[in-house]
Amino acid sequence: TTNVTFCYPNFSHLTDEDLKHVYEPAEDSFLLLDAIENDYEYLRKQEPSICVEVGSGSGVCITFLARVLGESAVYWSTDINPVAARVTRKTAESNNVQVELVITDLVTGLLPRLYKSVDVLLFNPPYVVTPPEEVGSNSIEASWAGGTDGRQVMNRLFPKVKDILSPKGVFYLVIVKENNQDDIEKIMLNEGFKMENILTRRTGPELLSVLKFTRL
Ligand code: MEQ
Repeated sequence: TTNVTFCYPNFSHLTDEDLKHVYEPAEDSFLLLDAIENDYEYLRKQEPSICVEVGSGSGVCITFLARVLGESAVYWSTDINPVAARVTRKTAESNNVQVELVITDLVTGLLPRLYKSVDVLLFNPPYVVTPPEEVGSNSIEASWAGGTDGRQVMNRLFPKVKDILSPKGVFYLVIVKENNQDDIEKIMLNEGFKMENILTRRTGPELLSVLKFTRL
């Protein structure tokens, strides 16, 4: 394997006002960037043409993917929070990549247009275990409040993955231990996907992992 390294995107343009509304890139964001970097050879060989990040927040993940894979693919991101969409656009621009923003819940606004056509799907979901009633906002709580088992939001995406991913598509998901990797594996197996835990890191109280899903 070749050792290629990429810089984290610049996000110094995020203002204090932005950070009242949008999740600041943190250890979980950087874990996903590191997983993408580790998987660079695989991703390049896939020759992806459409890449999507769900819930892009600050935009560092989709911007990083666009930096890594370059202009042979197009990049879309969604967020239910309009401020996040604006900040993602700024992050893309300040790192000289092009990302198309859609303000929508999960992948709703991309279907049916992108039906079975997304080659790389990223999701760093709100994974924190919270009371269920904290889920469902469209402001900053939406970036972390995961409700029961921290899974309420990602659970809604799981049944849509087979509709949005292309036959060769790959889906990367950030989770924390409390989300229960084994349950997720069972759910996704049922949806027709195999799962691999490709990166785990303890950061403070959180035991974070990146899961990778491909079709069976
Ligand atoms: N570690 C963060 C939550 C992260 C999250 O759900 N990110 C997408 C926190 O507790 O603020």
